[in-house]
Amino acid sequence: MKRILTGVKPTGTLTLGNYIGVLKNLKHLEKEGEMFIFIADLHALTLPIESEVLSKNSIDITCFYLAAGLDPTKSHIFLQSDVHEHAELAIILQNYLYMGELSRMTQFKDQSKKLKDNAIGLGIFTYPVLMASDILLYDVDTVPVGEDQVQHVELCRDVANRFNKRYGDTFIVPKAQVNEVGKRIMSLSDPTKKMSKSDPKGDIFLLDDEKTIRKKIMSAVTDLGSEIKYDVENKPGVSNLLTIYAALSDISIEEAEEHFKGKGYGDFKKEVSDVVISELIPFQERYKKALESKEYETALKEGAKEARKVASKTLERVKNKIGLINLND
Ligand code: ATP
Ligand code: LTN
Repeated sequence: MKRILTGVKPTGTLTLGNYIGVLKNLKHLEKEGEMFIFIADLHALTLPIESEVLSKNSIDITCFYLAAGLDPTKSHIFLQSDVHEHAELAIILQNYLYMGELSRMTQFKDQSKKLKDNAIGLGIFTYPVLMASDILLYDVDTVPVGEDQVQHVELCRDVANRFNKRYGDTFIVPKAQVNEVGKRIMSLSDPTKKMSKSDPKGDIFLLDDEKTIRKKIMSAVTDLGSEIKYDVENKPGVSNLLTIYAALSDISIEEAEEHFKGKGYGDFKKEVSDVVISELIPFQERYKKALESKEYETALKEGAKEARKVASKTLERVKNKIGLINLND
């Protein structure tokens, strides 16, 4: 059976970008294969984060996964730090990736630009090594992600191929899977930038109430002119709102353009707000239920158990290939 894996960093409250880019599709993917869905808590340490906030965010994300419709008896939902094999494989794999390729990663370049050299943690540099380990441990076929993560998945493929070439077939070489509509939702206040939870201006958060969502969308930056047309270069604001509308209505961008033909920006924004609200309000109710019932606890415990079964076998396979001796079983 096909295997699918993805993860989210618990660095802040999730945004509509995370929802459209990844969360929304998880329940459909559940029908396509065995899912390993995790909370990338070790990755969250690459940004400054208070310990209580990290713990709270990790629980929140688990509840978001459940609210997105994942069935924890079918999909394995777990904390990255609960499966020590992730960290162990990263220590091994770091020897098969090079400084040059890690320095070219956009996420590293963007984050390190904001900091002085002696404030750039090593973790943000080696981030893709841990991410490759997250993926390769589970012999997965596809990795559903937003567009910004494709570069990391490509690097993971490179290291898997490199390792396989040297030691013989060891890893399955995975593919990134990106949703055509909504692979990069942009900020509402600056539609040339990605909507990102660590840069919250212009975000819609998944727990925003109805009034806030409406206010944010009604005041979203739009463009000169009055035509509602998809043109990322000249009309990035309108194109972003059209993408949000199309993704949440499960229609193509062309169908969304057709729907708004002849309408003004006011009506357009009102309809975009309506569709976001009717998606997020029931989602928030399911989130609250998962949180209050503590359903997340059983999900995480069971998920980690299943994840460890697979991860430990892969790690053993890797250790054998590279000559690490195991006399313990
Ligand atoms: P940060 O701002 O902290 O880097 P992030 O939201 O970019 O956070 P994650 O929370 O780890 O990063 O992302 C989870 C998933 O959501 C990833 O697959 C990522 O590609 C996707 N994603 C994040 N932002 C967007 C966006 N604006 N549009 C589409 N997909 C997104
Ligand atoms: N790097 C991702 C989160 C992440 C991930 C992964 C996604 C960590 N490990 C493995 C897919 C597969 C991010 O920043 N969004």
